Amino acid sequence: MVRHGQSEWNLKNLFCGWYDAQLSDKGVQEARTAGRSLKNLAYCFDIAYTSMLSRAQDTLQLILCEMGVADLPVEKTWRLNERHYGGLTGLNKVETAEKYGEEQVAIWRRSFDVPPPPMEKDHPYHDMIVKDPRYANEPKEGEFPMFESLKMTIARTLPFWNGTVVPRILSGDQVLIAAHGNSLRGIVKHLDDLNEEQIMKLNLPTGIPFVYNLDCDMKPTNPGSFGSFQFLGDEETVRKAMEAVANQGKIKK
Ligand code: DG2
Repeated sequence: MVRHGQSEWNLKNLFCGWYDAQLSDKGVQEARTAGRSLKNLAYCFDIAYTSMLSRAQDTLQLILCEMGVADLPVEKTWRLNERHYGGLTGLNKVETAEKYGEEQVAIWRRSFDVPPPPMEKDHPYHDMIVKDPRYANEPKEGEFPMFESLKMTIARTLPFWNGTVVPRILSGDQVLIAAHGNSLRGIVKHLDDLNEEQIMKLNLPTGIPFVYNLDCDMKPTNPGSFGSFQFLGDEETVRKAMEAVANQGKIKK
């Protein structure tokens, strides 16, 4: 699995959610480096999954190109989209902390079941997202979120994981998933059976792939330093990148 490379909105430190931000130059480099690591370590995939958002799709394509397998089958689904950041979409994370307090921003970003405020109809990005042709068929009307907590994100991601990805893994396929900080945190919570407190502390860095080896009961078999998955990156770089993500909602002293 890999969180997409840095996006233009990660760079500007804006809540992004379902806004279709593009990769920044650094994000493109991160994706290429991720592809090279996977190639050098001789990873071979049978299928790849990604979200409906460009930053994840472009990351995946850059990885596959670097690996020399640009024609690998790819399935795209809204169920792997980033969690919908509702009314916070487009706001700067530090300015939001200055206005509402760091604690409130930490709750919005990392609590399990406290959702952000909804995206109202007059929100500057409402129509752009709701009327986007990529969502013409799915999600169905009653499923289209206007905000999501991590709990709500997991509730729409897991049916795809269980119904589509798990059968492929159990049939022996090697699977690559390029998605988002919070849709992937949901899968990690599920696979590692993390409780609400543990998952709050997990911040996934952009563009650094992490690997799960799963047994036939879909239980992880490889204990690593941050959980039972292993990052393809040196420990210090990964630690600093995770810390930087955690600090995005803190007021700079
Ligand atoms: C980020 C995650 O999503 O933000 O929506 O702002 O993974 O698509 O860049 P991503 C966003 P945090 O939950 O880390 O604030």
